[in-house]
Amino acid sequence: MNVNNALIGKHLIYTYDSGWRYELYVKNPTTIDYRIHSGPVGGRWVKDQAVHTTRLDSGTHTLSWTEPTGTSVALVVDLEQRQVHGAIFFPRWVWDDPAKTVCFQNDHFDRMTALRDTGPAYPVEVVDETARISFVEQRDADDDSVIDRAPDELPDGYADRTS
Ligand code: FER
Repeated sequence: MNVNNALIGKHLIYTYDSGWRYELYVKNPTTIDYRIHSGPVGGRWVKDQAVHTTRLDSGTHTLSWTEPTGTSVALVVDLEQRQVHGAIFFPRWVWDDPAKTVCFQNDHFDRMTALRDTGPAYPVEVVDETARISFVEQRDADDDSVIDRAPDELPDGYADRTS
């Protein structure tokens, strides 16, 4: 098993060069919660997404997963350089109409998988971007209070905090 300790419990806010801002909480080695603050799927939030994580010898971490929508994401997280690289593989239907996926996904799981199965899935849109981490804190593992409400229910300036 990989030594993943530095990643577990990490709560990050990062902004891609495109301006898309994401918030990620690594709940445990196989689970994340996240919120999307801006970008085409801004407003979307998800709890208990199953992920694969590893730590590379360089000290960077990877997270990879497939959403119920069919969107797949592969992240490289460099905590020392405060940098994230994301490769996001959007099915055609998500890329053409991203608003369809903007919700608290856990309450709409069946709708998301039905949309996924209707598609079209192809051609997949690959979005390959680097992000800067503007906020990082260490939380306990398995804390459901870190990400517990929609992005628009947060206090003003929440995602602008730096640390
Ligand atoms: C990320 C890039 C994309 C991320 C999540 C996604 C939590 C998910 C996108 C989607 O489901 O549409 O950095 O981090």
